[in-house]
Amino acid sequence: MAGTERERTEILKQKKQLNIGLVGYGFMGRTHSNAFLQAPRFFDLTYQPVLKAVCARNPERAAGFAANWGYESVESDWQHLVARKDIDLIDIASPNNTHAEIAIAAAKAGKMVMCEKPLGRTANEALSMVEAVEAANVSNMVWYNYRRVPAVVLLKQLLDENRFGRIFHYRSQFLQDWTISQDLPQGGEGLWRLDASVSGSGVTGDLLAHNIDMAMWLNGPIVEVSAMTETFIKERKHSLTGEVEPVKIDDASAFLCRFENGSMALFEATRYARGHKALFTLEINGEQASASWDLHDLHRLEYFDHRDESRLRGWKNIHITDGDHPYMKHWWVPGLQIGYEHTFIHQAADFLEAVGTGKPIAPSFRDGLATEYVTDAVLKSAVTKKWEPVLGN
Ligand code: SOE
Repeated sequence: MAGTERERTEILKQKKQLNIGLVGYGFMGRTHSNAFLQAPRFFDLTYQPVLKAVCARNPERAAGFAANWGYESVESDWQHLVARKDIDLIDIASPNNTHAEIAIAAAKAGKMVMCEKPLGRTANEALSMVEAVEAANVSNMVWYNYRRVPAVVLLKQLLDENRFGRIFHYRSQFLQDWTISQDLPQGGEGLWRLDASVSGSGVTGDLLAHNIDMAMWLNGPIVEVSAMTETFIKERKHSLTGEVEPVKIDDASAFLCRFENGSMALFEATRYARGHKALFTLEINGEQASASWDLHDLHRLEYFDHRDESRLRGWKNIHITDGDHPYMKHWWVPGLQIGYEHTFIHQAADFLEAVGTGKPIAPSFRDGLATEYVTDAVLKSAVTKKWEPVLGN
């Protein structure tokens, strides 16, 4: 065992180090930290990620987080983190209202930047972030992690191989139920997603952004939308002020849209679908084939091919665990599946591989901006009650 450890230390020494400064230690800080720790163990990467510093306002909790995940140091001011010479990459996992300022400063300091989704609270904010990373010419990526589910990547491969023919329909949902209680306050730790000044919007930016990012990756740009949103609970106590304040987020959001390829689509997200915790689904229907996927069963892809012999034609339920399935050769043996955290590990591995080889990185900040043009159009259409074009196309 000691020999193996020594060998590993030697191998690590030969790799180039990529020093990471993480901002935020909540749910996403944990998923990202885990991803950076696991990626080099399962993927052969030129760069060795080093957890150099974690930055958060509460120093005691930041120290506890650092000890648990193995960060070498702690900062309580992100500006200090960004100014540090020993940091190569700033990874933003703090609430949405902090993304733009940190990302822009990090880019100006010449750091690579990774940012949790959504990129900004609005397309304008996201645009300023794109301009900053592109002007500084620094590597950048948005954590739209569900693009890295092996079943979804397989679907992308099947689409790229043109197995579906002309695409007619796309439909996608993201259903949750965690904000139904009237007593749930808005704002503050864990609940900032309910405070529009921090989050930017409700389910449109938080959940539909995932559906839209994935849809445009699979099926191309969205050109126009017609939307409705609803805020079911109009007032909630604010955790920080203690006052009952109007709720300004959308609790539910649904839209119709048209893709550039002529297909039509239906999207829906809500936090009021009792019984559903994170039911992210998609279905795509083409002239020759259809496919569907569901996050609760993320290692399966349902696929129907009309070209199959008619006697045997039917929906295939493909268990995505074989070595020739995307990413799976890096994991266990056929039949043994992987889960949610692996989507982040894949994303970290792809980022480090791209930085090492110069391959393009996706989703880049510019890809993240494309999603924000759609979410902006959705929110606008819900107000105007008209079809709205998606800007930026
Ligand atoms: C909201 O509950 C949330 O945590 C989103 O913020 C994440 O992006 C999504 O992946 C799961 O749900």
